[in-house]
Amino acid sequence: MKTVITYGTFDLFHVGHVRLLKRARALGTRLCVGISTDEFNARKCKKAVHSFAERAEIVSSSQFVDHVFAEEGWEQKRGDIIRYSASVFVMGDDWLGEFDFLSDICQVVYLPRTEKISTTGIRENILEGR
Ligand code: C2G
Repeated sequence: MKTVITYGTFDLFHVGHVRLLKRARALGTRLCVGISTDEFNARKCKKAVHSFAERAEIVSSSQFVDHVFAEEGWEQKRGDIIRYSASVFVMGDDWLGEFDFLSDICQVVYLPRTEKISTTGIRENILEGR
């Protein structure tokens, strides 16, 4: 089994998230996803529309996701990679370079973000009635 691991808020689940998860899953045989808790989001200065429980339920419903768990802080990734025996760590390339420090214990892969879609953009469109 080749485990891939990734993390995110995954609020207002959209095709950019789907394509990230799909490509991440294709790099192994199991994908584990850390979902940012509401408390951690507050520390990321993010306020999600959907609660942690709802975001975890939505992401775990994806055909590309095998397991979801709570991401409660920045410092848990190394322990998670060891706990899940992950050999690949994946993030979108808006994080390029930010997690290279993990490359001593797993392959670190940054995937191109999906253009023209973001949770922030969706919220702005709704607020502006578009
Ligand atoms: N993403 C993407 N294309 C988009 C939007 C997002 O590929 N158009 C990717 C991001 O690069 C990230 C994942 O989808 O890898 C989840 O995005 P967010 O929910 O915005 O996650 P973020 O707030 O960046 O939290 O410790 C890491 C953090 O938890 C990441």
